[in-house]
Amino acid sequence: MSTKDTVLELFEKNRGFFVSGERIASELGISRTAVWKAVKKLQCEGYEIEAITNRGYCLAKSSDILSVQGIRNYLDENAASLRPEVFVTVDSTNNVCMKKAGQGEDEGYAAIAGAQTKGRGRRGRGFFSPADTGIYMSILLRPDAYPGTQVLRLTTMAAVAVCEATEKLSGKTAGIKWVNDVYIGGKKVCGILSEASYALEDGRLDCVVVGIGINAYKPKGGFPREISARAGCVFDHQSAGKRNQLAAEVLNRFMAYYRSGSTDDHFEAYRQRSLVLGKDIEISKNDVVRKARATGLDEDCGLIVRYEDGSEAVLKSGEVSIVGIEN
Ligand code: BT5
Repeated sequence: MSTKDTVLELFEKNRGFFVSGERIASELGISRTAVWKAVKKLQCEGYEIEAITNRGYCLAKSSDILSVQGIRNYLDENAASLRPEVFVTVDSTNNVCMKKAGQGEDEGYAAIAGAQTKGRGRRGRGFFSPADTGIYMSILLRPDAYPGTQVLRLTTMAAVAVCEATEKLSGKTAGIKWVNDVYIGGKKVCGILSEASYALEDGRLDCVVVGIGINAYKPKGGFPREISARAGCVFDHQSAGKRNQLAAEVLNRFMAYYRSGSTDDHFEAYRQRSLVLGKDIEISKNDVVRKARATGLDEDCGLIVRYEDGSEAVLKSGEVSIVGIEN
């Protein structure tokens, strides 16, 4: 870890309190000049650090910048072994993870960004990822236990994890629109994109990247017109360290489900949070839209539907919208 990062770690642990330069220097075994240089670098990166003669330095309680140290503060035993890396801006955190995977990175690497220039959704759609108000993160997994279609389960585990984490921190009820969208108060606050890579020789699953995009706060200029009726955010107001905490809670919940395998717990949590079960829906596939009723979930969280002609099918992918609401 660089000096700047160790200094930040110490500030995160003492957020809102002054720590003297002398104490920082002696705890970290560095000179006071090195402390001062690290503080300057952090301030350049946007951290609000107050410096007062005879009192020392204080990381403002209100600062809400994503950082590895801030996230680590909230990781529990399920996620402690993850290796998060935080970026100010990337093209797409899924791309970062896929690239790392190609370079041999092990399971557990997580790319987390404050903004994306090419955030993507499914089927080439974009995911609006402006600076300072969202969390865009991807987890690299190399699962033996989740071959083939069961990758769908990883998406559904992530959706449940996001619901649990956002509810814990915002107090608002969250639901899941099959298969990958999390809604709060009728608005989409999160989208999930899982991508897999398979070995060409034998078709073996090489890795899965689970990408999660969350609108923590309302973007500064609002949402673009195309999505403004549909998109929402988790919190009404910015507050200190909330994005770090939310990112960590999502990772904690997701890793708990991932580690314990696809259990009844995960399935039941997904079922209970489903916004589509029992509803009339429209299914879009290959530019054809069909009306149906969502009647259940199979063991992989595939959606069981009954079409108007009475025939039944299980959807493992595809697009559904609930009839009568903007979604
Ligand atoms: C998704 O696709 O919602 C998956 C989004 C996954 C984003 C994460 S961020 C980290 C990682 N890195 C990436 O590059 N991607 C992942 P889909 O269900 O296809 O929905 C896309 C549609 O959602 C768009 O066509 C818009 O209508 C809408 N949309 C775009 N940005 C949005 C936003 N910020 N909030 C709510 N809705 C949005």
